[in-house]
Amino acid sequence: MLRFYYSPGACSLAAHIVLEEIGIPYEEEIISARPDGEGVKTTSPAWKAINPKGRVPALAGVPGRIGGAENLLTEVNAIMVYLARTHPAAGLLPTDPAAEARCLEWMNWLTGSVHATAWAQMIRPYRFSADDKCFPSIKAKGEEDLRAHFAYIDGLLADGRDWAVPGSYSVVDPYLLVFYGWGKRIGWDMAGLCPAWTAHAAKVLARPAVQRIIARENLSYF
Ligand SMILES: N[C@@H](CCC(=O)N[C@@H](CS)C(=O)NCC(=O)O)C(=O)O
Repeated sequence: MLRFYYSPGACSLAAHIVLEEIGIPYEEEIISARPDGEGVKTTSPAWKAINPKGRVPALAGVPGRIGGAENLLTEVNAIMVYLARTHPAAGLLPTDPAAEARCLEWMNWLTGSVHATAWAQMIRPYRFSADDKCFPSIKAKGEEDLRAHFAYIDGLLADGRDWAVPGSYSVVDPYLLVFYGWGKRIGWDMAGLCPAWTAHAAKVLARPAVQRIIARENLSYF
């Protein structure tokens, strides 16, 4: 059986939703990405022995190895693609090559530019400089870029499309919900700043699998 490692409200939320959407039984375990979170932390030696990257999400039960535990798959995009491809009946990744590439286009940008750069600069500036005198300017640049990225996302979703990749709900939609929720969590007026994204988030949140995971992760900011 697959075993899913996640931290409530982290980027792992997207893969958690995908796991729930495909409807297979799985085990799960919290590895907290927050220093004040419950239980084992992502920074702990115990977790780094399993996943040397010291991050979540991770999925155990996938053939192969990237250091640490055997059969552990890391990276939210890889996990979502694996789950979608191994459960095609759920229809979470288009089979049409252009539409699949559009999903990867969204996901790579969300991971690389939105999460690992702008968001991290704003929330975790110490990843970008060892000199804490630089933190205010790193945070300010992260916020400026994150606001621009959010406006760009809203503009795309405002063009009349039904889902992020037009035609069907895909792994990209719950991934977008992660960042929408983070905007709310830090107190941004998401409904005012991003009305089209707010409508999109409402559609994602209405899905029964999404509601179950939001409840299980106890995410009150949605
Ligand atoms: N590139 C990775 C990033 C994973 C990542 O940064 N996860 C965060 C939670 S959103 C984490 O585990 N942070 C814990 C830490 O920095 O100690 C992915 O997309 O899966």
